[in-house]
Amino acid sequence: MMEQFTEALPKVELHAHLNGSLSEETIQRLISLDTKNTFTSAETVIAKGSKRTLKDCFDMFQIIQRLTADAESIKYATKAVINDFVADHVCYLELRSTPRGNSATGLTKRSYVEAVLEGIEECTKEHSDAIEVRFLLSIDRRLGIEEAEDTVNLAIEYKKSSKGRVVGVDFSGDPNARDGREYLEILKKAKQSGLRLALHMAEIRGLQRENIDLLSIPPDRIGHGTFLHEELPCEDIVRKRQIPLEICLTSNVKGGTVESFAEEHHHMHRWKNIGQPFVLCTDDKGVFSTTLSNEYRIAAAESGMTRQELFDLSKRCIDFIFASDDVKTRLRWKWDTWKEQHSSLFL
Ligand code: 6MZ
Repeated sequence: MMEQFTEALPKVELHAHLNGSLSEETIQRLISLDTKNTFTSAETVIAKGSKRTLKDCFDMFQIIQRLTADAESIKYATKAVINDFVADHVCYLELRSTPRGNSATGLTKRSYVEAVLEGIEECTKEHSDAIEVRFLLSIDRRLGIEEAEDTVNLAIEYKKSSKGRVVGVDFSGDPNARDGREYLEILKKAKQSGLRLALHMAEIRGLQRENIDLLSIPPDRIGHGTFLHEELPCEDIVRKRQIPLEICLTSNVKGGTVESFAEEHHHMHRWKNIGQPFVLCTDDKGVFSTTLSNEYRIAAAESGMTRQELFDLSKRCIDFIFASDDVKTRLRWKWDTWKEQHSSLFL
């Protein structure tokens, strides 16, 4: 069965927002740990088959963020999410999250970053053979340039002091909020400082002007890029520079920006048909109630990819990770060894 194959397949996850990735069990655990919180249950998952609007999703993130408002819960959430990915045979993970302070709990953006890094450190010690984890600091475009500057400065600092764990910056948040061009200079500064850039682009229609400017930086990977192919100059740049797209099938459909997974609706097919590099990702596996295995299964069902093609797709993701060439070599060896040991699955 394809389901068993995609589950067993070693995978790379490059687009996972920490707070959107918390499972229902983790949310329940955080609720039970926090005696001061005002809710006993939280609606934070979009059930199978249902759809919402992007606005509903952003409301959900704000609910979840109330549950990760101190260093202890952030560390707990980080470890829980990594454990979930290990269980789904993800061997390399780039986790992203927006550092935020909270005066009531004494949380600062710095202690937020430290808590995520501690979670990563403890968890990967436990699973050192199973997974490698890196961290991208997220800029939430809703919050304005000063917050973004703080985040980039922290990222620059932790790139040097986190033993290679902090590798880049993510630009995300509600695409309806503000003009992405406000962030151009600070994103350029991040890039010039050696940080890698994963930028959400064209998640909704009508962002042509910021898209062209953001592409001029250029980003190392593009998050979603849902409507980029509708803008000719953008498509040309993305193709010429061979910038990989992070494709999040379930997120797009449940979040209501794309009607279905089918070729006439979902942009994955178009990029695949022209040979553009892309990686399959979960985005927010908790909110969208999915797994990376499930995303591979959907991609196969919708595009007719064979097991060999799915293996090649998951191995190709290694080319686009932000970690060093040594890590890439190690991962490629892991993929090849897995294939040798599972050759019967390909017959
Ligand atoms: C844009 C998204 C997103 O950072 O608190 N985020 N930004 N588009 C999406 N598509 C659905 N999904 C998540 O995780 C939650 C934050 O990630 C971003 C939003 O800024 C959201 O508040 P962290 O760990």
